[in-house]
Amino acid sequence: MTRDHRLSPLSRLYLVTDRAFCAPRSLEDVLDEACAAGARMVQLREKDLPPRELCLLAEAAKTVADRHGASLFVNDRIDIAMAVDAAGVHLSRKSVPPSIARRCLNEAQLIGVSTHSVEEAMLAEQDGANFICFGPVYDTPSKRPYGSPQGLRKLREVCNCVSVPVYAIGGISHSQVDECIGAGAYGVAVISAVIGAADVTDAVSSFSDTLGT
Ligand code: TZP
Repeated sequence: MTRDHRLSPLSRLYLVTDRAFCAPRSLEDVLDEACAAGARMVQLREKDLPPRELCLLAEAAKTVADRHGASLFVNDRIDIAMAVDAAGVHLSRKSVPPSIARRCLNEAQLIGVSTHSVEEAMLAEQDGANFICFGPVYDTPSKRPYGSPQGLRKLREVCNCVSVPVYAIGGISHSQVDECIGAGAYGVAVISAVIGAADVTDAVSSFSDTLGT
């Protein structure tokens, strides 16, 4: 696993947002609770929002993250990540390629990339990803859009093929953390297990206890 000063905004729990999971609570409120409970790395992923609303939400999320010393990543929108001085951007296979996104970002800002195969993971690393997510490892509550579960064997293969930190994503609850870390993952990325939890504080604590953060 690569380790240098550029990786300091990373935490073993990568909290990804989907405000549909916490309605009628506001996302800002849920993020505040999650970060107060120890979440240190958040990706704002609200793909349905128009740019203006997304930007305002990113501003709010950055304020919350700063209050708790957490790092904020913005999904896909490099411009918004730059505008709010985020810790970095999180790209998908449809986004601007990492090497081109890198031209817009400062040295300290990191690029995360979502990947779904060994090939994508290796390409993302070659193209300058600082970390990747790989999944879905398990069935997710909203399985369909993310494809069929890849399983632990594929996760292990990906972890063996790249040297950047790998986050396992997709259907992960705290009881699956050990096997994902055992397969070589640096950490886990979760949406529903925290954002949709009845007790967000408790959910973050369970992950932290297992991840040892
Ligand atoms: N990419 C692969 S699976 C997934 C994403 C964004 C969704 C993860 O959500 P959950 O609720 O943690 O299964």
